[in-house]
This record gives sequence, C-alpha cells and structure tokens, in this order.
Amino acid sequence: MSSRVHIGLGSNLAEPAEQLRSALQAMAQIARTELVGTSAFYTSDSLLPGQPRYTNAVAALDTGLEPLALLDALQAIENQHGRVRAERWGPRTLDLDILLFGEQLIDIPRLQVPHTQLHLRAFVLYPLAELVPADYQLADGRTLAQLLAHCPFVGLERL
Ligand code: PH2
Ligand code: MG
Ligand code: MG
Repeated sequence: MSSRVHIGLGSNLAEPAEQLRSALQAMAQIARTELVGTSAFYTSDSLLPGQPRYTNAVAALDTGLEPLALLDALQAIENQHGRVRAERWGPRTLDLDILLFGEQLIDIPRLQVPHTQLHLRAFVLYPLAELVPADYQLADGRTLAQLLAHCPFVGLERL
C-alpha cells in the first residue's frame, strides 16, 4: 500500500534553487518512493529577519514507507546537502518538511503531521495548492481553501 505525501522544500544558502533541484532528484531515488509532482519555485523573505531570502517549493511523493522511515530518508538528504543543525530556524542549505502524509494525523515528538505551521505559511500553502485541489480536506478537517483564505499571497514571488 502506498501513501500520497507532500513535502515542503526550502533553502536560503548556497544557490537555493540548485539545492531544491538536487533535492528533488534525491527524493526520486528514495526506496519504495516515486516523485509524482513538483510545484513552481517561489522566493520570499525569511520569517526571521536578517537572513537571506528563501526559495521554497512543494513536492508530491507516493511512498510505501512508514512516516518515520520517510523522515529518516529526508533527513539523510538534508545532511547530504550540507545541512548544519545549529540554531532553530537558522539559515539552511536544505530543509525538507513532511507537510501531509495521506490521511494520517501524527503527533509524536519527532514528527507532527499535518505540519504545525502549515496554515501560517504562504510559501507552503500556495505551492501546495498547485498539487492538490482547493476542496482537499486535511486529516484534521480543515480544507486547503480555508487555509488559503486566511493566508494572503503576500511577499511571495513565483519564479
Ligand atoms: N523556513 C524557516 C524559517 N523561515 N522563511 C521562508 N521564507 N521560507 C522558509 O522555508 C522558512 C522561513 C524554518 O523552517
Ligand atoms: Mg525542517
Ligand atoms: Mg521548515
């Protein structure tokens, strides 16, 4: 059995768009996993001031892996791209966040799905909306359309 999973990609160091392109190739190589969709790339200011601008995108995967096995694979890709885990929300070469994992609600210390900040982040919601319909219902009952209505397309540039 496989699950449709959505991954948020972000980078604000070392040629961000290249980092994202390379990460998409690496995700396509994950065991029992297929890359089935990619949004456009978007740029925006960092949520924390004083950092370089981010490039973000969302990818859709079909995977037979369990959530923590996929998380392990994504963190390995982050590490291969020179991710240094220094400060929370620090600048990073590559960030890969599990946004949605099929219909699953997950709340364990290592992983919360749907992603806890999803509804606050235009740089996640608008690329996600390229890949799932507006009436898509999250595992907690919210629709994507509701989240978009509360999160204006502000400060985003679609490349
Ligand atoms: N990620 C953060 C902090 N701030 N800002 C933008 N624009 N894009 C991000 O992906 C981002 C951020 C920590 O995960
Ligand atoms: Mg992350
Ligand atoms: Mg993140």
